[in-house]
Amino acid sequence: MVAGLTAHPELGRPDYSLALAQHAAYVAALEDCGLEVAIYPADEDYPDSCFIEDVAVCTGKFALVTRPGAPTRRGETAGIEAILGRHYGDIVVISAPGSLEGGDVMMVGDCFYIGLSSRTNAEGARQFIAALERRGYRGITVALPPTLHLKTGLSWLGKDGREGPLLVTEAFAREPLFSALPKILVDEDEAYAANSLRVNDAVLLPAGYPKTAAALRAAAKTGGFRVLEVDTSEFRKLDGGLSCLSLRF
Ligand code: CIR
Repeated sequence: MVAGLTAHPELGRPDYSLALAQHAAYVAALEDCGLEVAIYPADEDYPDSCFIEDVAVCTGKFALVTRPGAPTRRGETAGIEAILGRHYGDIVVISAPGSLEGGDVMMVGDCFYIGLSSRTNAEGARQFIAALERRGYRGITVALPPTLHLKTGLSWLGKDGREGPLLVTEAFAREPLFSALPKILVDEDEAYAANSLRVNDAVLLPAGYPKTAAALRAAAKTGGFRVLEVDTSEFRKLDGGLSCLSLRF
C-alpha cells in the first residue's frame, strides 16, 4: 500500500507497520459495532487494493462490480466478483467506456447519490442508475467541487433509510440536492473527517479531528449513536479514509 496513488505526497510515505496496526484496529472497531468481518489477502500487484470500497457497491438487493477510473486500479476488480458471489446472486458489472468508483456512491435509504468525478464518468453513472431503477431504487448524479470522490467531502450518518444528518464540508454543503438534509458542518481544516462511517449504533470517525469529534458527540446525544475514533493517518497519506477500507452490507 505504500506505493498507492496520492494527491498529497507532502504528507509523506505511509509507515507500513503502523498501517497494518491501524487496519487491525479498524477491523476491531467494525466488530465492536456488531459486524462480522471477512478479510481478504493483499493483492501485491495493486497497492491501492486496500481501498476495496472503490471496486464494488453493495446494495440490499444486488452488488455492483465497478470499473475504476484510475487506470492503475482497473485490474483490482478481477477477484471481486467471486467474493461478492458468496453473498449475492445478482451481480452487475460496469463496462467500458463507463467508469465508476465506490467512493463516489453515497446511499441514503433507497436513493443512491453518485458523484461525477475524475474517477466516475457519466456513462458509468448511467449504467449504475439503470441497474438501480430495474430493482426499485433511485440514482442521482452529483457534480462535485474539486476533490477525489463524493464521499471525500461528506457522509450520511442515518441508518436503515431513516432520517439522519449529513456530515459535510462547506464546499459540498452548498449542493442544492442536499438542501433538505440536516447537516453537521466540518471545518475546512478538518475536512478529512467528513469521511466518517455510520455502522449500526456507532459513528466511526478518524482520530485527530477534535472539532468534528465534539460536534458529533453533541449530535450523538439525540442521534442515537455513539462515536468511535479510529486512527487512519497512514491511509490518509494515500487519500484514503474510513469508508474506503471496507464494503459494508
Ligand atoms: C486512490 O487514489 O484511488 C487511492 N489512493 C485512494 C482511494 C480512496 N478511496 C475512497 O475514497 N473510496
